[in-house]
Amino acid sequence: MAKNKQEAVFTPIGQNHSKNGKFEKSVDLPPATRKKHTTLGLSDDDVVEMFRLMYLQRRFEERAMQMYQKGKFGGFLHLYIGQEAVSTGTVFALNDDDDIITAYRDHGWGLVRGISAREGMAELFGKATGCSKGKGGSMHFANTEQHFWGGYGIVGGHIPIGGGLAFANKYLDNGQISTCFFGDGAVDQGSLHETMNMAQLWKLPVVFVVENNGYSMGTAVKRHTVGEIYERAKGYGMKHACFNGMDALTVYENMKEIADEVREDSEPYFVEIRTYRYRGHSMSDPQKYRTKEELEEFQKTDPVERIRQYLLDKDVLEESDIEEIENKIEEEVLDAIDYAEESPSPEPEELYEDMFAGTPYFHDKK
Ligand SMILES: Cc1ncc(C[n+]2csc(CCOP(=O)(O)OP(=O)(O)O)c2C)c(N)n1
Repeated sequence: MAKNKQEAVFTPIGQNHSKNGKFEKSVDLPPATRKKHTTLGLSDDDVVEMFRLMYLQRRFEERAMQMYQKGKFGGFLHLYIGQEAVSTGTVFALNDDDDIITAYRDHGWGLVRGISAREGMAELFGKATGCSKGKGGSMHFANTEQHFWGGYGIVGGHIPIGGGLAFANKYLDNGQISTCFFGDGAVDQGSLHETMNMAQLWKLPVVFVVENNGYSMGTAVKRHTVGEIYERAKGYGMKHACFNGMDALTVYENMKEIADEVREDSEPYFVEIRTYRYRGHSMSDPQKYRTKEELEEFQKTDPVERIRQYLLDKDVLEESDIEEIENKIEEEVLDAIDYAEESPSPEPEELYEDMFAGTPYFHDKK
């Protein structure tokens, strides 16, 4: 009895999604739907821009990975590659002044919400010209002027801030909503549940979004949490949804409807978007916990490829137009690397600046 129990708990990592020797995916993708997007206000130019931004996120991170491997910067580097449809579909679905807050897998979010490739690369390099003045690095991209509030390293730590942004919007009655993104690894954190409780109680205009990418570090989602994630909302009487996150137009149409409803009713929503991360958790991950077949299976639904194919199929662009866009982005990213290399580091006396809102607390205390 005790022996069986132990075996059940300590199934070796790497075999966690292989039942009876059979291949089982770590996350099941709901079908992609794109029926309604034309009626929801996206023009062909918008879809071209979505493609451009998705390709930018992809190339930026591929180059960032190379720079990391060359030792141009240190610390952690968590890549968003594979998940770009989530950031892109969402940003297009929201109003420009709606708030977005996320965890540490944040480069894609920043790039699609107005951080330039130059500011992003300089931040990775720890340079004063970076989006967080070189003092945040990979996990702390932010662009508060465009309502992108970062970039947080503590799993679930930023979720109460997402609730607070929604509280401020409701209090100010400004018609803005807040969207709070986190990984499947955060779904059992107390901070999420405390915030969901208050949000439902106070009818806050917030969308809580789990980006379920199949893994929390090296642990498959089916091994670390019980039941369907989106059903967590039921305990709070909260509206909820679950949809495919490998197709930007599916993300767009779902997030648009949800955002409109949250804005209209001032009531929270809980969303599970199913997606997949292609790279390791961070750069030092040997990825022994998953099979090559699983990765290849998800790469068949690659979000950048899908939107590129959509534009070709609909005769919005020709191959040569796509190539031109891709070449321009490549140049933009290479230019960003030069810019980051040439930029100055922050001055030592700037170390304690930008730590607190409002009054310079630290200096007053001397
Ligand atoms: C409170 C806390 N516990 C543990 C960690 C260490 N940690 C960093 S990332 C991570 C996994 C989180 O996975 P998930 O939320 O699914 O996000 P993903 O990496 O898939 O984007 C853990 C446990 C942390 N940063 N914060």
